[in-house]
Amino acid sequence: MLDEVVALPASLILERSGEAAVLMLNRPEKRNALDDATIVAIGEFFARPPSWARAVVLAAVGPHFSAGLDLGELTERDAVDGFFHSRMWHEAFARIESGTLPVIAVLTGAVVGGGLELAAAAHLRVAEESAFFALPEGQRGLFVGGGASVRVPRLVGAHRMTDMMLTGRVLTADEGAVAGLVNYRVANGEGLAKALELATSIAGNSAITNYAVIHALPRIVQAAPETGLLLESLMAAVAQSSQEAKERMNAFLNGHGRKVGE
Ligand code: 1HE
Repeated sequence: MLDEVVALPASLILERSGEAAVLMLNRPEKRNALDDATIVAIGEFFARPPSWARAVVLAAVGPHFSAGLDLGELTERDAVDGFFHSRMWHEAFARIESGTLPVIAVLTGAVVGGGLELAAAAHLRVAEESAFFALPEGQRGLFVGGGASVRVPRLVGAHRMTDMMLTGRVLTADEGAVAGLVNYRVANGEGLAKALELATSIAGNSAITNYAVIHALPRIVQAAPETGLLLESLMAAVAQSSQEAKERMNAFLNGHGRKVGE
């Protein structure tokens, strides 16, 4: 069942767990530093995820989620090459954020630089106690290039990202959770199980609801309020009219549906 997906480089591993595709960064000896081949392959995977998948768990082999950009590849690049390199990251991560499936990242150890940019493109973040967050670009004479300046302030506010970049501040898992980087903070070793539990629950939603949350909600948030409310009404009407919504509401009224919290 796994052979229908795009070919993956050795730096990525795909496993199946029920209806969840588990995509793992697999370069632990380099702390899952992200080289160009891995970025391109991540983009291709999310452009054409396996047909059986209803959600994706994005995790990592080894104690660190990702040390960010592979600094070994940061050789002499002129401004034009640098621009297109950054755009390549944007394209790949847009396919995560605006792809067809909800994506849950499991964060451990270093979630830094481009690793944090990758995590920020996921829809939910589960962080183990070991996770720490930083944007060391400021210390390396760089600037973020993988979408952090758009996605990280959305999660934590521009003021916190400014602090992380100007001072090199490292946030612990708990600080990341308070700041808004983390949806679920779990003990070490429990991240994957928590993410799979969430993926199973999400896979049980109707496809139109998941689509609305991933695609309509971010656009509504960015729209002018009146436009946002109009989009909300349109999306609500489409979801409500689906056969699945009718079946689910009838099931609840007949005592078969899940109660809130179940
Ligand atoms: C790497 C990288 C990397 C480790 N590129 N090779 N990111 C950073 O500035 C983070 C740099 N990394 C670190 O600060 C540390 O490695 C960690 C805190 C993540 C982990 O420390 P530790 O003690 O477990 O590992 P280590 O001994 O530092 O590294 C192990 C190996 O991984 C070592 O290689 P080795 O051949 O000597 O064994 C390191 O060189 C290698 N390694 N991190 C390449 N990042 C779209 S723009 C995004 C811009 C950015 O992401 S800038 C931030 C880059």
